[in-house]
Amino acid sequence: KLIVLMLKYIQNYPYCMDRVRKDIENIGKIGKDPNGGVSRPALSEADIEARMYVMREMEEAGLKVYVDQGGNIIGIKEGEINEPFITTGSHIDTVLNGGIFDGVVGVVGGLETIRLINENKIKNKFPIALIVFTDEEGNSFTPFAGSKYFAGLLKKDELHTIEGKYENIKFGDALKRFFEKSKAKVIEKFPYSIKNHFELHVEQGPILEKEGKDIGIVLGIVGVLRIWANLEGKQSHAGTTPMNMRSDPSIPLAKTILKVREIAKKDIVGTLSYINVFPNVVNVIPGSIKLGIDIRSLDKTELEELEKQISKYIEDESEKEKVKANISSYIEDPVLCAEENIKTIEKSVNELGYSYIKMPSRAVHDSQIMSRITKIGMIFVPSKNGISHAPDEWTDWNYIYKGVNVLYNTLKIITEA
Ligand code: HGY
Ligand code: MN
Ligand code: MN
Ligand code: MN
Repeated sequence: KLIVLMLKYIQNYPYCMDRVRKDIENIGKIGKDPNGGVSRPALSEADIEARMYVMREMEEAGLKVYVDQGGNIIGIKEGEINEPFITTGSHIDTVLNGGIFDGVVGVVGGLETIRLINENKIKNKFPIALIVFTDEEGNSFTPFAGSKYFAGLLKKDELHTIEGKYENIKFGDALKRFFEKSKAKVIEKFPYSIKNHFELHVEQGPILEKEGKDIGIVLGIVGVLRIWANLEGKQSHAGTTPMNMRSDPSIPLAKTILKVREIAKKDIVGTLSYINVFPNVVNVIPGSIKLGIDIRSLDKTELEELEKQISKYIEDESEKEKVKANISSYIEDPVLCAEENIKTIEKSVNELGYSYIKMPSRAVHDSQIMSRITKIGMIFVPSKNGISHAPDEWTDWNYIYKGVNVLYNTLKIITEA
């Protein structure tokens, strides 16, 4: 019985699981917060240190490593033909006080896939590129900065002049700092065509755990609506200013918080997640408040309607309080994964004998942007208690290994010569 169990174990993990765990743990130590969690905003000192770790590992795995003007790290393994490429990858920047798995699993998983291809002497027909995208979370500059540059949606000049939110530094200057420190080989832009793109990621929600499945095959990625509003009131004394002589931006803020809660329903989630109050002291009526809203749906028209509805609501409620509202917003469209890639991943999972479901992604990912230039596919592994973007984000190692195996097998199926 013991031998059967051991055989099963070996069969399930036919490669070096220690390397994957070691890489995730090592990267997870970089940018650690004193009370738990990790803060590694893009191109910060911590992010640069993590980038250098990954670049070293990429080179050790025999990849030719380049960095483009979007700060994306690109590790290339040549194939029997020059083009098109198969690409895989994710991000290693984190939200402020995030977890160690979000993004990192896709990068380390891609790295391990390359090592396994090498060790098992797989001859890949198509060249493979492992990509680490810049600022996926947008906590430093702008969401998807790297993948948008990669896909041609953000021009170099536009990107390089974006002002930092985390540090008072322009993207271009932060990038220079990274180039100088890493001595990376800089290219302008990835010049090759891409046949398929795959991303391994933790689910970040509770579905796989609830269903008791090893793997999620992603059908499509949710769309996101972001609304930012600057509410300008009249700063004044909290004790002496009569109630009828106030322009207090906290009133439209409070109403908007509840409005967002009200419009969220079964398939829409909404959060007023950013509040910045000036001057934020207890005996002063706030002079201004900046708020940020995050709303998600699989239905684009729903997001477009909500964009209008909520913007108008903020304007109306501000006007009632003699508060001026400056509103900006954007929508990242929901996208579908390519049928062809869903099938390849399904074949890969079936060959390995893992359990799976097909499901939508309710977090956004670099693959969303990559869908503009190639066919995308995503592989999910379960998140413990569905927690992510928090210090207690966790995925059991055996699921990580299964996810990496699925990515490896998928790339093998698609490119083995
Ligand atoms: O916000 C998101 O869904 C992603 O984790 N950046
Ligand atoms: Mn994230
Ligand atoms: Mn992520
Ligand atoms: Mn006083």
